[in-house]
Amino acid sequence: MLRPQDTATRERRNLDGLWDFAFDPEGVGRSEGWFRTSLARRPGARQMAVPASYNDLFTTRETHDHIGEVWYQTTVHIPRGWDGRRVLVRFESATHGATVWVDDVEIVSHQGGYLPFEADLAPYLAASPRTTVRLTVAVDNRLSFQTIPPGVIESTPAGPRQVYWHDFYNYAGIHRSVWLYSTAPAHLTDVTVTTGFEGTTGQIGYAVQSAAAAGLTTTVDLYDAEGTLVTSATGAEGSLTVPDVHLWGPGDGYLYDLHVQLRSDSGVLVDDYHQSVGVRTVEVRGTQFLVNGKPFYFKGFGMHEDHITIGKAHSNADMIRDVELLHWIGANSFRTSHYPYSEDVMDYADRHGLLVIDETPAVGINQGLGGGIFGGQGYVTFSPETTNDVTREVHAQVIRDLIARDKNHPCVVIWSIANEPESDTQGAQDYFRPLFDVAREADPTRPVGFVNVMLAPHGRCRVSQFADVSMINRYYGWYVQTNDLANARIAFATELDGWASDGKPIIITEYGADTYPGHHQLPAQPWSEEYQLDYLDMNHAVFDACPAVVGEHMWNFADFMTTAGIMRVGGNKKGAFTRDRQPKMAAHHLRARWLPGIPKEHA
Ligand code: GCB
Repeated sequence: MLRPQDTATRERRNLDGLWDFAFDPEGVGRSEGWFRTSLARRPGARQMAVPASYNDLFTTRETHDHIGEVWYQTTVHIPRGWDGRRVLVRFESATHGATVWVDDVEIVSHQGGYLPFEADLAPYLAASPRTTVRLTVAVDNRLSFQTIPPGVIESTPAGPRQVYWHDFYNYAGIHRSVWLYSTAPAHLTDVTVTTGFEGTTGQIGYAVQSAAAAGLTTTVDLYDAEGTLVTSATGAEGSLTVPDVHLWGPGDGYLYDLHVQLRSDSGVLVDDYHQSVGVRTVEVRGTQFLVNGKPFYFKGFGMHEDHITIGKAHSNADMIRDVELLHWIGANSFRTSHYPYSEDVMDYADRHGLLVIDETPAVGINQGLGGGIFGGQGYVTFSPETTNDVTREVHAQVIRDLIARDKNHPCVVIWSIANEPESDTQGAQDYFRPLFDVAREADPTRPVGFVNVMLAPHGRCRVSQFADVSMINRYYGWYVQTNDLANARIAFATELDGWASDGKPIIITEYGADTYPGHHQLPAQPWSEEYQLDYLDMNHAVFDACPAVVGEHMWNFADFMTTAGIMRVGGNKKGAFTRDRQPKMAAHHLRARWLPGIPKEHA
């Protein structure tokens, strides 16, 4: 699925703005047919920002913690010049499920909160020509054992309660842009690029797919970043040679522009699309992670799409601030914990030479987690009634969809198929083994891994055998050996020796300590800024002593919102930055370690 773009043959209209909006606490919107009439005239209707999470915009507990569907509606004008063309509506994300109606007709339903979906309105417009339509969307925040991520609705004496096993607030709504766009009936449907190089010569393999394009010819032109034509080719598949290639690499987001065109015999341009390409290689060799043949050390964070007021919505301004802070602190990479991020973020990471561990939304497939944090105990992780074969099929599709969306981004260097699932049981082994195959089949060019939880340490984990890279989250000195960094250090170093013996590169994908900004204590105690520094120093000493460690992603980039609970003070406070993106002492500390370069000899 190609992202909407303005080109010589394609046109798009952004539908973001204020939409009419209504909560549906009784769950009656469908049976009462709310899509059939003006939502604005319903009692209690309001306006809603698109994109935004709706949760933090109002002031009541009911609106913040609403469970079920909410309704969005807007009026869409179809440009007259689009007659006879495909007319698509595309949602970059609606969390977690969405059903879309055009006037009275349902046109698409989609489950999964962090990946795009679209529908073609042309058949409807052909049957019932009009220039203005009513677009209505029901967005559902409910999670079940058959959604990714999973959750369950429990009934309590006071009403339903949504339980889930991940440590971030279940923000919901239309979180990214909505587009109306148009292409010719004959159109490009997909482009895949793969890259390599030898010496100073780059190689770009390309494969183009199109629909209704019989008799049309595919051509590609490759331009460098200055807009100079490098080379051209004809045919839907092929390989391009790039003399004096400018490689894409850490800190150097150099992008070529592959201009893909569909032309008729007489040379008329029918469809065209611009695909940016970064020429680079990634490879796991022994315990090294190589980018363009050179050992790479990941410095950065697990992050969240989480901002004050807008929740999980994408905003370009917030993205720029976050990436500026990554540059300021000397980070070269991040993980899209714990779901696919906005495509704008991926584009921006490409341009900024930031390396990305790209993660699916499979977080919380673990009933062993979070006794005091999440509540909702008493389930078995893998069983016919909980995470089961249906869930695995949903999970497989999410992996395919993520790879289909992000495969051409040079920034993506590893696929993470899950965060901290149960991984020390036969059930886990059976569940995950085929999912690694799914990822490798969808993309044979990148390493595949998952993020291991502390409850399944080295020697007990039965899933890490399938991964190319060991990615582990560890909280020695925080959740265990709390306030005892001397013993934490010994325990962590001992476990790391085990992982190193597997002969794979190790990335510490999480290590962190909650820190209330401005809370100071000497001697250092948990929750103080001083303890966060001591905790980081202890961890860094352990990493530096283990040559197989090829990266450190501190948890978290910034404080973020979670469900309320006795372990969280206005959310998770493990950020190096506060939620409003100002540095804690830890940020300065990390900057001193990261800015001069790779902290130790890993080569
Ligand atoms: C983890 C999870 C992350 C949590 C973090 C914590 O292991 O992967 O989602 O936020 O721990 O702070 O407890």
